[in-house]
Amino acid sequence: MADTILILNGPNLNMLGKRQPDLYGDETLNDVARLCAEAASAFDCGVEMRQSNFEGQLVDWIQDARESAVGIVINPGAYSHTSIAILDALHMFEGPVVEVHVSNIHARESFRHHSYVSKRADAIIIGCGVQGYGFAVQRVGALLKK
Ligand code: CA2
Repeated sequence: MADTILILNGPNLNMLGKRQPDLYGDETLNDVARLCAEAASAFDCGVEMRQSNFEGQLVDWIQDARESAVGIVINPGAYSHTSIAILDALHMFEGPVVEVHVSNIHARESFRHHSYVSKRADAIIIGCGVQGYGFAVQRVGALLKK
C-alpha cells in the first residue's frame, strides 16, 4: 500500500468555497483533496483528507498518524493561534509537518500573526490560496527524500 500523507484541516475549513471567496477562494475542500492527491502521486504517496471543528479530534488524528502516515500537512485554522494541545501532539509525530494558511495571516488582524503550530512545522506556506496545499505536499515529498 502507498505511504499516506495526512491532510488535516481545523475549524470552519469545511466552508471553503462556500463563503468569503474574496478571502479564501472558490475551491472546496474536495477540490483541495484532489489537488493534494495529484501532488502526492508524483512521489508515489496517497493522501487522507480530514477536517474537524473540534480540537480534541484533531489531537486524536495527529496521535493516530504516528502509525498511519509518513507526513502531515496541517491547516489548523483558528487553532493555530490558540492550541498548545495541537502543538504538543505534533511534537510526538516524527515525520515532516508542513503548516498551510490559505490567507496571508500577516496581512490580517494581529491575533492571527502568531501560530503555535509554526514552532513544530518544518515549513510554512502562507497566502498562496488553496494552491498552498499542493506546495505543502510537494515539500513533504522533498523532506521524505522520495
Ligand atoms: O488562512 C487560513 O487558512 C486560516 O487558517 C483560516 C482560518 C483562520 O482562523 C486563520 O487565522 C487563517 C479560518 C478558516 C475559516 O475558513 C473559512 C473558509 C471559507 C469560508 C469561511 C470560513
